[in-house]
Amino acid sequence: MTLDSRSDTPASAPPIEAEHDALPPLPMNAEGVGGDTLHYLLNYLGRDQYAGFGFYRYQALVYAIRDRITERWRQTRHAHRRDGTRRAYYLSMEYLMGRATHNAIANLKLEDEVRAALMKLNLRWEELQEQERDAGLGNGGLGRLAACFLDSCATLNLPVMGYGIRYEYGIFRQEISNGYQIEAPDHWLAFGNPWELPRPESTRRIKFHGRTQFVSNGNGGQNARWVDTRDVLAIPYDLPIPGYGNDVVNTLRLWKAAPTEEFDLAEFNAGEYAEAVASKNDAENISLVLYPNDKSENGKELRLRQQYFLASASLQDVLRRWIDQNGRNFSDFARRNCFQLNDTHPTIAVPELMRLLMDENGLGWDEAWTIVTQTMAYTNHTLLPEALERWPTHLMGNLLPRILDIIYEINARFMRQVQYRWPGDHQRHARLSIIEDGPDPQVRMAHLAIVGSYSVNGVAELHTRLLKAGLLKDFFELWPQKFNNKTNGVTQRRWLKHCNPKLSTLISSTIGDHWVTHLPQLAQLKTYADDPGFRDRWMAVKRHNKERLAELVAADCDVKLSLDAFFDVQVKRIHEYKRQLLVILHAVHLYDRIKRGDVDNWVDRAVILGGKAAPGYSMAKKVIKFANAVAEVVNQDPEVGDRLKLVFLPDYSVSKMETICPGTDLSEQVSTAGKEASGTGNMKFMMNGAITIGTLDGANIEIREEVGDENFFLFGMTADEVASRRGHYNPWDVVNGDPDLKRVIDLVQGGHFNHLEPGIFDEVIGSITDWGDHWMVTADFRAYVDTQVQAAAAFMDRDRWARMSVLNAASSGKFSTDRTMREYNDEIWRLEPVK
Ligand code: 26Q
Repeated sequence: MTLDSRSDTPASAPPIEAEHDALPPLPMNAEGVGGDTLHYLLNYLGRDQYAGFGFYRYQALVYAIRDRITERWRQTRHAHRRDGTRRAYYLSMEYLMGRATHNAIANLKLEDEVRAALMKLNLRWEELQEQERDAGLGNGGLGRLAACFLDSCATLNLPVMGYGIRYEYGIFRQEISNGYQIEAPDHWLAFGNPWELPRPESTRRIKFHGRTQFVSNGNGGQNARWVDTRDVLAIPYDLPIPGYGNDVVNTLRLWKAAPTEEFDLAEFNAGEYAEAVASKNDAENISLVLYPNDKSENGKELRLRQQYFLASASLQDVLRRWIDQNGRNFSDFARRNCFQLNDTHPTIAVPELMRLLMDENGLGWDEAWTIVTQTMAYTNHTLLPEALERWPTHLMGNLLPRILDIIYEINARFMRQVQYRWPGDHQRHARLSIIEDGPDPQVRMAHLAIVGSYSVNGVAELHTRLLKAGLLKDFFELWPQKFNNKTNGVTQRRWLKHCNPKLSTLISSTIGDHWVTHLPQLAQLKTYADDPGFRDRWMAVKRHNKERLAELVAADCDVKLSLDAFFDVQVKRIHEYKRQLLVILHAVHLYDRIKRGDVDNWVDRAVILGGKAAPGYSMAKKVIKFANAVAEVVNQDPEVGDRLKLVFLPDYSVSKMETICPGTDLSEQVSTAGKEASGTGNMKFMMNGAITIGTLDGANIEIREEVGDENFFLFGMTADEVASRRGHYNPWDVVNGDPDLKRVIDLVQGGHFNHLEPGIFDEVIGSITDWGDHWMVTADFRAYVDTQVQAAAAFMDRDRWARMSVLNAASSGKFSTDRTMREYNDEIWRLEPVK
């Protein structure tokens, strides 16, 4: 059986599946779950309760739950096939899933039963849960957004399938040594992943290298063939994505790379046995490791291999199912399928779909292009021009020669359109071209994505507005109808119900539990903001959650936080535009105030920072060292005591955020205005009753609109002010004009936090002074400090703070991915919810 003729979707269900549908469903009670867990532990895994290795007990429970999921998974698949329904495919290089088990149990509404079952077996759920490694297959916001989207699509009955890469190593683990970040490999699959189901029967073949050959098709035309390729296999591993309480289970299909059989033969017969075995790595390397979001990693060939691997495997998978069910008739394809590109990372899918339709299925250019431009939709996640993806044509021509041919042809036809619209405007032509000319010509992936898509969206209102007015202005003028906004969200199932059970119980006992699937219902809490009894209960829950967060900090940082302190938190990837420096310099300012005795009306504060720096981003790594150095001095100083603590929480992750956001009082969202596309951490904090201190950037603007100005600590320049002031002030004038800032800079420059390592912070301070303060830290410092004074005063007024906290959670209804997904569906995908 050859791969290409292999079919894995028979038109009618084989009898065995039909029989299974007739089987009685598995019992959804403690006896059933407990019995099955024991069965898997004893019989399948061959262990018992006394096995020293807790992973077995966790594994056994997962199998018991998974059985109940797979029943529903099969039924969902059958429903999709029966209805021949239109489907959307989410293509993403990243899925930051975190842990799956609690989510699966909660979405099956089996929490009480599982607890009871485990109790009988003398097992504790909390301990089992700690056995699960986070699936950290993403860098940050973009990857977590993909995970939240899948949860909401399943919950809304939307037939959406995710495609990604099954990286052996997820985002690196961050260790802190002498204050410096050390990266360690995240071998999350070391003990296996009981949630994944390999589907080797659906293996796809991916081409690399080789050349294009043109052969005449007998009708006077030519057909292109991509020949002499070195192929790699893509093996799918499926993860179930259960909807909340609706018996729907969607699929996330992750591809693993493997060498082909021919590859084995050719190489082995050459006689170099050991070399042949070793060179299998070339194929396997493709799915080995997630790339960190890192400028120094730009242009790495392995990354382009990964991107093409994902795009080609996923499109072949969709086309194979299509052909199995419809034959090679593609007239209805665009009506029944669409692809959402998560940033430009999977954009190579545009020329790849052209290739598959033309070269492998005999369609003509126009027919194929119509299908592509009616099925592809592109989401942009960045406003930083330097972050736009480009690939050198020489690299692409070597790795994907046929794909580069097609890109050139797409561009040639596109440029004819541009020439027609703006005859003779050569500068504009050069700006719009998919190929950036020069000594080392580049393929601009965002341009390819826009030209190939029927929809282009930003992820918050300001972001979309700035895209239209700036970064993508020429394209907006050409195709205004393609542009739309889809403000991000987060799933309240994970980011409120699961991570904050005490608050969830309080909310549900007050307004019912409809909010779990209809987040705007939280607005009913607004009337309780003035109810003293309710506020007391609300603040008691917050205190409990601060205790949990303090335990995490004690375990990870060995620093004891006072629960009465103001928990002031910034966790996210470390980047200059996110301005962690502002938060650290503020801590230095507070320290300086304590040391000079300026402590009237003092509010004790615990500043908690966390986040990973890209391994090659040296300034970001210096910022981590700076935070740790300041923390070291502040936390040791008896004169400071509980007035101020500063900690850097190592190895920030999805699971850690589940403890962090419920215990936070103040959410730091302080990016330079106009730079953060949306932010989603801001939404998680708000939902859990934290109040934001932030700039008018990304989704902060919409958060403030929802909660009202009086319940949001706004500071800093606007995006317009940033654009007009940048480069027009001397940072030293700002420093010298502000005695507080001057003292802070002097303290740092004087080496107060780095006696043993002189000079190490010169670059950090230089970046905001001598070198022009690109991210405008000095320019916003005064406003930030003054706003922090107001925040602290509000915190001291317990009633006022409780009221603001309730109102923040109550106003977070807009920021559910359920709303976001409805908007994608209503305006881009147009799928029918499945019955
Ligand atoms: C690029 C080249 C080579 C290797 C990696 C990358 C790479 C990887 C990941 C580039 C970017 C990313 C991730 C970007 C990201 O997370 N963006 C964030 O997306 C969120 C969801 O829309 C927004 O809320 C954030 O504002 C945005 O920063």
